[in-house]
Amino acid sequence: VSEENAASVTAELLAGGADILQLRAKGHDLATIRRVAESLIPLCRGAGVPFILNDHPALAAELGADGVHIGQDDGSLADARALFQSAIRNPQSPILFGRSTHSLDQARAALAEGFDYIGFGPLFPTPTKLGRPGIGLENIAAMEREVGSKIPAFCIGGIKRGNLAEVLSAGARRVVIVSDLLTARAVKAATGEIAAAIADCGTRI
Ligand code: TZP
Ligand code: MG
Repeated sequence: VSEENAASVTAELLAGGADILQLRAKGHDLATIRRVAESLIPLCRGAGVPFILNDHPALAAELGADGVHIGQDDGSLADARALFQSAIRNPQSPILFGRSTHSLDQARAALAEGFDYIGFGPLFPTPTKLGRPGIGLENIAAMEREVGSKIPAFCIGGIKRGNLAEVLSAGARRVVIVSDLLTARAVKAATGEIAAAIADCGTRI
């Protein structure tokens, strides 16, 4: 999604029922990320949807983001918190700290460290995260039992409308979907389809 389209695509995601949004502007400079974030935050606020910034705790603080997401190689939760605190405008505002995890052990470790939520994957190899093998579906149920019952856990990586049923049957309760939504011909309708499948699965559990 180009910078020009970011707001309109976000509006469609929100209209379709996306209930959390992360800006993951890999490879873009901070000025661009700030500009795009400033255009998306009011849309998220309007929809009552948390806005999470990937990778930049200090910028997340300056922007008043609802959360910041860091990877395995991005340091400890304490480091991210310190960076966030050093830049915060309103010390009262609560913030979510999320961690990418690529195994059951990493998911357990993120919970133990005190993260507010995790990503778990990539389930399938995906061009959106080149170079990372898929971890498959077999640990989802254990991860949900041990970690997802305590903090929100988002399965991610290669999830599409076409394999969502399989992912939900394996025990996933929350999913992140990037390319299948951002390349959909009708983003709002595609998001609605996914939201409905998850809601339907929830009522069957
Ligand atoms: N982390 C693990 S997989 C992934 C990230 C950021 C990319 C997910 O994108 P897609 O296009 O839904 O596979
Ligand atoms: Mg990162």
